[in-house]
Amino acid sequence: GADVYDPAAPAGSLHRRAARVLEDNWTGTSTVPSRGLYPHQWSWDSAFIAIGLRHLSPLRAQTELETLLDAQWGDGRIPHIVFNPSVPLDAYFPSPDFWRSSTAGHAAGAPRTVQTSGIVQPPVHALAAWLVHQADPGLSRARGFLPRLYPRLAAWHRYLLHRRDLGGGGLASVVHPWEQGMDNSPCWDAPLARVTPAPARSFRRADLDHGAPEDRPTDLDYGRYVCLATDYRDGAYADGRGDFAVEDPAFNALLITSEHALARIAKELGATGTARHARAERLTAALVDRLWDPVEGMFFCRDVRGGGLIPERGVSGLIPLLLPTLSRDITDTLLRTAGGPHFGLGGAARLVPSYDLTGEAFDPHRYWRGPAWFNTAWLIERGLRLHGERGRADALREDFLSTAGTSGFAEYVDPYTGEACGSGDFSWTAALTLDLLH
Ligand code: 9YW
Repeated sequence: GADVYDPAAPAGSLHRRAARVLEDNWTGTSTVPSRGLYPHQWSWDSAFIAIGLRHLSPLRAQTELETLLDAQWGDGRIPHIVFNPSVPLDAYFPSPDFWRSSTAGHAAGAPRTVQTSGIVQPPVHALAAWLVHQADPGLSRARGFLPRLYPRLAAWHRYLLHRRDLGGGGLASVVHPWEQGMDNSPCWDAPLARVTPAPARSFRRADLDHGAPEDRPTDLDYGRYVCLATDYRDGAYADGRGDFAVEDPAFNALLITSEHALARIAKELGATGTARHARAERLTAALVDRLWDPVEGMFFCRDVRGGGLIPERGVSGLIPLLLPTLSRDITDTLLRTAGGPHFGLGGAARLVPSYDLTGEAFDPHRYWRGPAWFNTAWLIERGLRLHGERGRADALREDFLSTAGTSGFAEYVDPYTGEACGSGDFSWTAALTLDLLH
């Protein structure tokens, strides 16, 4: 209550409003992404939420990550959704009776006590754990926060680096568009076209009860998502068999960033961390080797099943800006691409659009096919700062904060007008606002 959320900020201020969103979306052990559309716990949402929550309550931020990790599977995977048992089954699709984690996920070590999905989301967690620790090292040490989390985070990375190296080049593959977190990005169109969609009448989309249909993925997209998830489930969530496998630049850049964070955590716990930094370095080399396109000046997704790079410019291909040891040449090229006609950073666009402004599939309102999202803007702001681009970082930060405020902490916005889309009072938008205010 009020004792936790009593920021020394004037009523009505952005800080106060953002804190209110997180307070309202807190369930007691974790935070829902939004009250209507997303009533459970989502994996990468929780990582971003913890990064903001640490400024209000380091204890809640630690709890957020602990709750998520309590649902980790025996094989190391962190599920993309942890279901809240008190929410009705039909409030979100696919629901626990679709995923059947405790039975279908038995061989992969799904927990017995909680219901989860069987796919994953981007590994932002070790980065979040490290940032949460830094917000209050005394509390963190007193609660044994890092010693408890470290082995779990290490198992998570091990899962991704071994079971998910489906391309054999050292990078992790995603096996479903939901895993990468940018559900209907045009980057998935080609690999998804090979998937036979489940008939639209065989499932009921709860998302359309809350979101405008023209802002959401289509029924055809959903049919394919359902088919891929069903096949994965029916194969007991074993890896390496499915029709869809993609190496994504953002997913892997986050894994690398988190590997660097894990090295710092290891150091805090008395180890050297050297081996982890070295591994992050090797992964960075693999990322450049497998996903960098010097002619187009950005990173692309690699279609592991179909072969080759997917020539669609998604914001995912700019996120490797986060990496500390990227060559200056690649960093400069990425900055030029971000500021050019495709993304309009600092020019035509608000924040950073999720997809190429000049692309054939561009749509300013449809989810990940053009709208600007706050989590990707936060990641790019961080990358800009890391590479000494202070002016551009400051400008993006200003844009972020004003757009977050005027849009009512929207889930995403029209990249030209800043108009709010999707749900309002969205948790990661509020959390990352708090982080940028600090
Ligand atoms: C859905 C919760 C999730 C995010 C994803 C986003 C969306 C679920 O919402 O996916 O039903 O479409 O694409 O990144 O984690 O906020």
